[in-house]
Amino acid sequence: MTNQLPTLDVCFSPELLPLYDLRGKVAVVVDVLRATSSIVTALAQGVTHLIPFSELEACRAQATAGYLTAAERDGRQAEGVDLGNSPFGYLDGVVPVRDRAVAITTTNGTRALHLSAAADEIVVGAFLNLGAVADHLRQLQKDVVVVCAGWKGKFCLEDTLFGGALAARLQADFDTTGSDATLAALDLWRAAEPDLTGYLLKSSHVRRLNSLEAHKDMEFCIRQDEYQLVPIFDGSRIT
Ligand code: 3SL
Repeated sequence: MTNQLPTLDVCFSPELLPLYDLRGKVAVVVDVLRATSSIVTALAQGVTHLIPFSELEACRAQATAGYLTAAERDGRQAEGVDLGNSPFGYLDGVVPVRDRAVAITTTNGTRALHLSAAADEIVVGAFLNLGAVADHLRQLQKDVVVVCAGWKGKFCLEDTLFGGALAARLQADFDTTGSDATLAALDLWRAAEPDLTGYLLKSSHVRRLNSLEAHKDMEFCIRQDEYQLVPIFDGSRIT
């Protein structure tokens, strides 16, 4: 009798999610640049929990309930909120974040979290917590779908690279051969890994961030295993 391994699949864009059945599976939602990297950083800096919103107004309204508000649209901090979407917003001490709760909305990342609601568990993934997420998935032994947040429905390199990096870490414990998307993500990761910074410089989102002078965010967001935490979105809060 053969022991069947759980599968690891990669969904390149939230627009493709209707083609995936997330029931009974773990969704690892990733928006390397920058939503999930910022969420991981926020929790590592002592934020108690985050509530992700799809709509800007709903997020802003949480200020009256004592939440810090974090909002990004088209790469820029939205008007009338405490924080943008840079992980350094949680690190630089300008806005004290320890023991605060954060209401957050971003163009793609928070939307991808809500669109993954059918999964048994929704994990927030980033390069910053890659190893911790891999360990967690090894323990769960359930089928996994990496949900790439992409950019406005389109494929993006950095989230796909995370899918490849996660698949590479889990190759001994998961079936990473059954889906062309996972095979492509693995190949992309192997091609890019020797010079990840150089590779990502050509990506559309890094060019977009460059134009907003946020290049240091990219350097930070591609650091691997900076934090040992596995944020879970329970449909309401990320803790
Ligand atoms: O789209 C998103 O969710 C954001 O992460 C985009 S940005 O990196 O803040 O521009």
